[in-house]
Amino acid sequence: MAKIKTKDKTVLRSLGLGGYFGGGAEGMVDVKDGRIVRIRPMQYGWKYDKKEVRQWKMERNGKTIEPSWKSLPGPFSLAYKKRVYSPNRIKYPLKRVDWDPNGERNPQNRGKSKYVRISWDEASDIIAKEIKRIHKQYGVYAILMQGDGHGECKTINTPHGHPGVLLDHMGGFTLQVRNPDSWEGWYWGAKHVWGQGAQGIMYPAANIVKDTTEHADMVLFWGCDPETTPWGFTGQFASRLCYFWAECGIKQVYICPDLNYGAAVHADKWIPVLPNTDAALQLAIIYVWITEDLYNKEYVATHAVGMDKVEDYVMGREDGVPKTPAWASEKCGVPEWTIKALAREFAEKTTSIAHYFGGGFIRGPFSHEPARLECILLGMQGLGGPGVHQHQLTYFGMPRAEGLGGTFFWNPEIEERLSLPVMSSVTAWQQQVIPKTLIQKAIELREPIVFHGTGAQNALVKDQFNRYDFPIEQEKGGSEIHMIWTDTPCRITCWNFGHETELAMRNPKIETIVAQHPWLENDCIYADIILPANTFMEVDDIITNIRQGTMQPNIMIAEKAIEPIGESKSDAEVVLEIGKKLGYEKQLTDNMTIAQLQKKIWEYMGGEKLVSWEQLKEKQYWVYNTAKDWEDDTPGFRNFYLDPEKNPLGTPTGKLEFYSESLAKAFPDDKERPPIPKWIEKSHNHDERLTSPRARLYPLLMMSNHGRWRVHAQCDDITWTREAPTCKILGPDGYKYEPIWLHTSEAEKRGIRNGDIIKIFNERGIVLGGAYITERVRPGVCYMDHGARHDPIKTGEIERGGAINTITPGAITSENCVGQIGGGYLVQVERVSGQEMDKWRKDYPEAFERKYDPAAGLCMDAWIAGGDK
Ligand SMILES: Nc1nc2c(c(=O)[nH]1)N[C@H]1C(S)=C(S)[C@@H](COP(=O)(O)OP(=O)(O)OC[C@H]3O[C@@H](n4cnc5c(=O)[nH]c(N)nc54)[C@H](O)[C@@H]3O)O[C@H]1N2
Ligand SMILES: Nc1nc2c(c(=O)[nH]1)N[C@H]1C(S)=C(S)[C@@H](COP(=O)(O)OP(=O)(O)OC[C@H]3O[C@@H](n4cnc5c(=O)[nH]c(N)nc54)[C@H](O)[C@@H]3O)O[C@H]1N2
Ligand SMILES: [Mo]
Repeated sequence: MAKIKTKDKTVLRSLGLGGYFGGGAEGMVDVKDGRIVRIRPMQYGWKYDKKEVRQWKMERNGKTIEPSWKSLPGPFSLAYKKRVYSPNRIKYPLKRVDWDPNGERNPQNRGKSKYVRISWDEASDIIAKEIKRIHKQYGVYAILMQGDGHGECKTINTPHGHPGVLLDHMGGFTLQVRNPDSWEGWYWGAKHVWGQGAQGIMYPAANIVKDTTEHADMVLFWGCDPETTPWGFTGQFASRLCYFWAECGIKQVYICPDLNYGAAVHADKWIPVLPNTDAALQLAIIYVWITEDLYNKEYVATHAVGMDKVEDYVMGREDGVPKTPAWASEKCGVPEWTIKALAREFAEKTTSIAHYFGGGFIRGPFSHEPARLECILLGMQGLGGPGVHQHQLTYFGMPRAEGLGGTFFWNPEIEERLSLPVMSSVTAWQQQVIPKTLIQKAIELREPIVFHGTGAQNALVKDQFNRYDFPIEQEKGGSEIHMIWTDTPCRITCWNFGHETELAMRNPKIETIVAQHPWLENDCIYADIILPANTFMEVDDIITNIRQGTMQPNIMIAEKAIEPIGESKSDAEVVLEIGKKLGYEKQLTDNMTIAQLQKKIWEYMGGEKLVSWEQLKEKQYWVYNTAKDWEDDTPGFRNFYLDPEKNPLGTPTGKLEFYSESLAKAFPDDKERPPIPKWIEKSHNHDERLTSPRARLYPLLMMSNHGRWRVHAQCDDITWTREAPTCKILGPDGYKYEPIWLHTSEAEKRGIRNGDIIKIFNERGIVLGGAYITERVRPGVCYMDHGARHDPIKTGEIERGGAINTITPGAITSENCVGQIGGGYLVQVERVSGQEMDKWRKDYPEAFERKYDPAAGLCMDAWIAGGDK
């Protein structure tokens, strides 16, 4: 293809990696001679005068905070050109060498055999024929579409869901429904206590940042790292806010197993709790409040139901075990006196709780229990009153912008009218669905699957009481899965029990796997056909940086920065190539150009009332004014706090339901999620406590946070960040291992030294990593970030790249909750001896021969037969 010589230019991008919504991490991209030379924070004043834009202000004790006039993207955002030009980019369509659609398919070699280059024409031909064949042979639901997840901020070319648009036109597909991942506990637990909020977090959350700033004396950062996870989506404003809160005298207490990056710089006190034992700590706080008369009884009497039952349980009247600080201390590892001091200070001071989304305790086994207990704690201290809120720190609760009424975010109506897969799990809903946590089981299908609630992130609470079956009845077209089309090929490294997923993808029932992705990584290596998608630098788009957590909501026209790399195409164009072969070109394009789509999106957002399309085009962006009356928005649950009768919550009783009658009725035998939240020691699903006999073999509790240097599976190949010692550890064999944090005492016990190659293991397999020995993590814990790039030594058993999710529990959150587990399970850690490594080298030579660049990791050619030519 002839390259058009591009002019040097500066274009705008939203650099957060949450998906199509942007906000907070905007950047300016400088392009010279058709290449990206640098990415820098966005200067909002590039084409507007600061005086033209109305800004908010918050005050406390004579100190003031205002939004900054430039964006605050995280480090990987500024280094993203390294991801765009990664040696790991897929440059052309590929076919697995030993997969022949007209002959042997060799499913047993997925993850092992290499690929050959084919043309776009051949690739799209094969796929079109396979779709037709599968449809004819088994029906439309035999194709599973995996098209959800985070990714680059794009609206028209959203990172996910395009294959679903085509398949929907062709009669449907099996929809992988994304479980609530970020908010499992809130979704399956808190939602039953306060009854509202799509994801189960406290909602509405209007103006709570201002209210906490003005009224709170203390904020508990409970499973929260404001110096890390805001980077992924909303930039670094949360960091500034925490510094400001310290200046105004707001005490900051961190409750987390590690002295995370936020704790390291902001904590007045660090309470190192053992992973997934928060429920014990919370119950003991309630115990102290009851016995020392330290809670708001009047509020509880008028605003909540079920306190009597909670009290019976906490005091031991129900089960003979009082949930005293001594009882809790043994489970959660926090000394009794610290629990008492925390309980007393929490009651005495006006206290809010901050999360970014909730951390490990909201993604562990039975995570609905600590989530519900948090609602009870806040309820007992007058939730909704001045300075008493639950925060998803600066993700929600920031000042309202003017003219930003109906947001583009999760607006199914808009998505439908545009036929864009903006949020694929909302558009193109299907008759046959399967939660993402159950994919392996759905593939193997040893027995029909029954589940309650799809877990769809915007579903109402009542969905949790609906029964679903997989597959659906044959008369309705129900079918097993025989083909997979994924544009989100990171299930192994981001979801439950990756090793099991690897093996499921080798099931001969799965005749064809198609992956479309910009980078050859993770699940891609199990695909039969791989299609090269391009990045947001290579397309024209429009970005709506309007998410509530944004400091300076804005809209930007994202002009293409560079030409597509190799033969890559946008995700929409990839699907169009196949659609053309099937006669669906018109349906896929709506006969609209990208320029027309940009304008249409702007119109749908009511943009014309704010600024003309011509001005937007000319200046490339528009910064919203803060609404004149933003301070009038009542903070959080304030109306409910003031008058619960007039402002009931969305629960059946309209009150905070400490006891849930609905759960009691619907699931009378559920011991994992009883009607009041409890400490669940173990169940048939999970036996992951240090008190378990299993802990003799696996005596450490696993914690896996969100990568500081990645957003999940994204950015593991960025050379600049990979130099940081907390990003990768260079092993003696020249391979860069994912760090495993261990307390000095745990390392000593095992004869492990800093930088050693070590292995984490349990019954589900082995993951290698590099030892990072530190007192920033408490004893009893093994910590590795999730999302490192999958690099199998032995598929289904031994992982070298550090994809820790290969060994997370396969079981869902609890019997009636199809959530996922990220941490809080048992493992052991040992040094990998030279002998063991030599044996692996001998037994699995191909795993050690893959082309590897220590700076960026595995290269695309590692998987090309004969190398990239
Ligand atoms: N152990 C553990 N596991 C966890 C968690 C945890 O705390 N601990 N957290 C969970 C949570 S909250 C989440 S949200 C999930 C992560 O959830 P995911 O959304 O699955 O993760 P990402 O890696 O951000 O993005 C998905 C994929 O999209 C790709 N992608 C990005 N842009 C594009 C594009 O334009 N086109 C295409 N085709 N692909 C693109 C990325 O490369 C990546 O492979 O992980 C969960 N897993
Ligand atoms: N840099 C970066 N930013 C991201 C992401 C990313 O991958 N990288 N992912 C994005 C996404 S999809 C999401 S959902 C959010 C997630 O945002 P969070 O849910 O806030 O992130 P986590 O890293 O899971 O957890 C935060 C902190 O919880 C603590 N923690 C871990 N386990 C436990 C426990 O059992 N108990 C207690 N009390 N504390 C615990 C750890 O100190 C950890 O640092 O971040 C978003 N932003
Ligand atoms: Mo998430």
